[in-house]
Amino acid sequence: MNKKFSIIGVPMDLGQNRRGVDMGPSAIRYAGVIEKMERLQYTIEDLGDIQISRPTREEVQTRDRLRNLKEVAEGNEALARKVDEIISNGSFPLVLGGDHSISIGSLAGISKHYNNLGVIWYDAHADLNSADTSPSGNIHGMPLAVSLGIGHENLINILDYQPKIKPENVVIVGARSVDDGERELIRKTGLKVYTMHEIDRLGMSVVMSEIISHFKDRVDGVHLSLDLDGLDPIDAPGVGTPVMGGLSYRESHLAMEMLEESNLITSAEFVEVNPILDEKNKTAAIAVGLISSLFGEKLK
Ligand code: 4U7
Ligand code: MN
Ligand code: MN
Ligand code: MN
Repeated sequence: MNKKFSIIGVPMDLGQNRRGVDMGPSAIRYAGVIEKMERLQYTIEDLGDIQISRPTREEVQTRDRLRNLKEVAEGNEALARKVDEIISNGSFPLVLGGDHSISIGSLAGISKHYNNLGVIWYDAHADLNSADTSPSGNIHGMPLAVSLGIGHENLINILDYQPKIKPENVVIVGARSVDDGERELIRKTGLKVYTMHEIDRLGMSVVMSEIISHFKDRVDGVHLSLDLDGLDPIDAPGVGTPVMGGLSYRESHLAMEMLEESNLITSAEFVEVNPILDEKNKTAAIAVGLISSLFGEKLK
């Protein structure tokens, strides 16, 4: 694995409607992400945060089916350029969110550098909505669809190419809240989904082994997009859209450790940490714990 890391924060909260998730990057930094990574002997640079502009009052009032479309698209464009630059400089991009709409920019910047980028979408949700299917109009429920080339043109065309990823290179892990339109898209594309039901039946160890062998020799890089709401709200309460019956802290650590051993991961993002909804920065601390395991810290 690449030993030079670049951290980039994205204080984005416009992809959904609960305040506080814009403070996610600060909370994860405060929980000690840099110190931990340095202890693991990595060279690490903190590039600070992408600037996100606020919508005007007028824009908020005239919003249509896609909440804050203009600002979300602009923020993601800036993130995409930054991530693109990080990879061009030979560094590993570690993106801290911010709501999950920022995956649109991460994947736009990353996927340019690969012919066949694999994506692990660790999440309670499928994030496969578009304006027509979304029950909320929130763009954080759409980034996976957008990256597959489905959605508003201002989102799918960031960095002027599309689609960013192919359905056969995507695996969703931890799904337990999937909307009707999303289910239909999953059926149509044949997208691989490990729901909580399957994870309970097989166990995380088998699930991760299957994912790793599915990707080995088929892709030239793997991006991990980890939404903290993939974990159970008992372990990770500081998220905007909690869903009961999720993955435990221990299962998630195992998943990260197996990914580390596989040497497949080439970029990662940790999103949806909301310190206002959190209990004593617990969710940010869990994010840091998972980041450490993903990059080689053994709990043994
Ligand atoms: B997250 C939802 F309807 N599907 O589209 C929607 F349930 O990034 C939730 O995974 C989306 O946290 C959650 O609004 C997006 C809803
Ligand atoms: Mn998500
Ligand atoms: Mn989610
Ligand atoms: Mn969420």
